[in-house]
Amino acid sequence: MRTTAITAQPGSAQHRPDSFDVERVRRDFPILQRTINGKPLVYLDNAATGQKPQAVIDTISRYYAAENANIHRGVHRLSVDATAAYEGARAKVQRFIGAARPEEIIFVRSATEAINLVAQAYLRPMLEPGDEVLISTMEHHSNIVPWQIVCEQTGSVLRVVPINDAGEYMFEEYEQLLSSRTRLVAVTHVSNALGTINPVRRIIEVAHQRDIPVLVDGAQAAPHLAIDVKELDCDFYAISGHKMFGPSGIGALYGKYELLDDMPPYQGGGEMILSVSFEGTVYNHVPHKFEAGTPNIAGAIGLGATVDYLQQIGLDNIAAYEHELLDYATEALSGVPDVRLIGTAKHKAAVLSFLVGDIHPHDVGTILDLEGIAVRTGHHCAQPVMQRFGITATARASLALYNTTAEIDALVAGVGKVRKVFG
Ligand code: C6P
Repeated sequence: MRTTAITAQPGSAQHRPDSFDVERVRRDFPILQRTINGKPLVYLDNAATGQKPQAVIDTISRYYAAENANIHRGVHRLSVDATAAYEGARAKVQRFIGAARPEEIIFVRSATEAINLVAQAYLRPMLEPGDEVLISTMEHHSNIVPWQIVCEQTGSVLRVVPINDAGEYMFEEYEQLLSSRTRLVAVTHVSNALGTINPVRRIIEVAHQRDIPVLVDGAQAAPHLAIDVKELDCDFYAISGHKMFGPSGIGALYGKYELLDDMPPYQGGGEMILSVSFEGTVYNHVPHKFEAGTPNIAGAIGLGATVDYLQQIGLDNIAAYEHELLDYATEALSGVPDVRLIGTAKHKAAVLSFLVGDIHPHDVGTILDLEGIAVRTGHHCAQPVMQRFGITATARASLALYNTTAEIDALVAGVGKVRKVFG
């Protein structure tokens, strides 16, 4: 799809990519018609979860109304069709992130489960006491705690790449922290608390020069940026369906085929086996080896529908539009007295974490909610980020393809009200 270079100008919509029509996009999301506290809903909590387009809602409802069956288990028509739809969704996710083959896509519950799977099935068997896992200060708890657990289990050590005052990954420190004991680098593509877009291509390149594999947490990237895992050359990539405007309870782990093929299973149960006897079990092939039990069939098919939806609009168009929104919002919010933005990286996604004087972020969120504006407040499951900035919480507006400059104006007016109430 074609995109147009954009120069953001607060108050004007004329620099949008000419193939992107936000009003049309908004009509695809029924929840955006709602009012909250008598005001039109202004949904700015997209990093927590995205809203769902009608196409995804219809796909899930059609599946349950007319196509529901268990998969890989039946010779009857419904089961065969459900299996084809489930495997078709795997192929859609494969194409969406540029994987070489569908077997490289494991359906999981979420990005969290994807990371835990890698920690336990890939890393744990190879870790020895004194080995190191390298993450960064800006990771979400889901990209910290699974590594802490595996380090505790094996006597390994968690090392942390610091971030600078803008909330950027400190690359030189990263290079210095890589050692002969580093067994894996894990890094978020986009920070949920700061919006920073990390230079993952370079991070991977440097790790690979030392034969160190890299896991990228793509939970906050997949709804906003075009992803190409082959081009990135990452070893693992984790995504969550619900953040991509798809269903909750479904996500995907991408892994290079050779790595997945070598890994032991994560969980045992039905479908992950070729044969079972009390003498021993022969495991199924990748990807089924990692999908024990009846999976979230409707969720996977719904994820396929959301991938279709995003591709139809075009990730480059979405990224360009959201960048325009980010510029507009940054300028507008920075102009409000007492507002301090946390996370001012040069390369940023449309996430604005902010403080209003010394007003508690929960109070900011509560007043905004009275205005119909949904933001998240708290530590955003990224407490080390808060510690780095010497704070405990922020208010966070996280934008998506259906947000508008008018909604940002509403946010700015809402923050003005917060200041009046607490001023
Ligand atoms: N961040 C937020 O409000 P799950 O819960 O597994 O779908 O996603 C976990 C996760 C992993 N990595 C990053 C960078 C994330 O932002 C998240 C989820 C939400 O910021 C909920 S805590």
